[in-house]
Amino acid sequence: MLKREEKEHKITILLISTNKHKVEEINNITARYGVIVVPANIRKMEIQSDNLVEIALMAARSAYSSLRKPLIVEDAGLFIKELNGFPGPYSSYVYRTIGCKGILKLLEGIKRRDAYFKSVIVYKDESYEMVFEGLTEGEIAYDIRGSGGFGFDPIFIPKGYNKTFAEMSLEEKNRLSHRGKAVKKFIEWFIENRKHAFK
Ligand code: ITT
Repeated sequence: MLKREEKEHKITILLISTNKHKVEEINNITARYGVIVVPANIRKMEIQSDNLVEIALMAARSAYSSLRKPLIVEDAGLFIKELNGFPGPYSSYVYRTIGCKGILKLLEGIKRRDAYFKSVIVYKDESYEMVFEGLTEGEIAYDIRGSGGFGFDPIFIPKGYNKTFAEMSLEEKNRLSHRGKAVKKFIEWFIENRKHAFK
């Protein structure tokens, strides 16, 4: 447990993202530890790769070389087993082009609907480059349900539940989600190993 005065001393870390939902989800966890992520006003470098870790690492290195301040990059994707992991690292493009409806169409008549969300966080400062991962298994719904969250949330049902992420509160999604898991790993490491450097 953190002491009150520790909570009040806020540490700021840059987040290389334009996705405001991510900022909200990440802060909902890190703020409890006295750490706030603030979107950086910089273009995120997105290399083309099948590997989320590689994509996030390259983006973090590129942003760090111009900003020279402690930062994180978070990259996530939805991997559908029947589609051999598609859209995976291409989730952003696929969401913008065919969206949730398009995914449901691709899975029309298909019973095997297991999928997982994966999140990769890269933290970088002058001494450390660290990678944290989170994964949540589930399945693709038969229709679009709920208005919360973002992206593919309305079609993803986490294992053991019958609601989509979009039918959950931000707190409930965070308790189960790929991002929530990766953020918890990151913040616990940060508090243990790096917090002292920010005093
Ligand atoms: P930044 O790269 O600027 O951080 P982005 O929205 O492009 O934002 P990602 O590349 O990490 O983020 O995510 C790719 C897509 O995957 C994203 O656009 C969503 O459609 C989907 N996605 C990621 N995380 C998700 C989540 O928690 N719930 C639903 N969809 C998600």
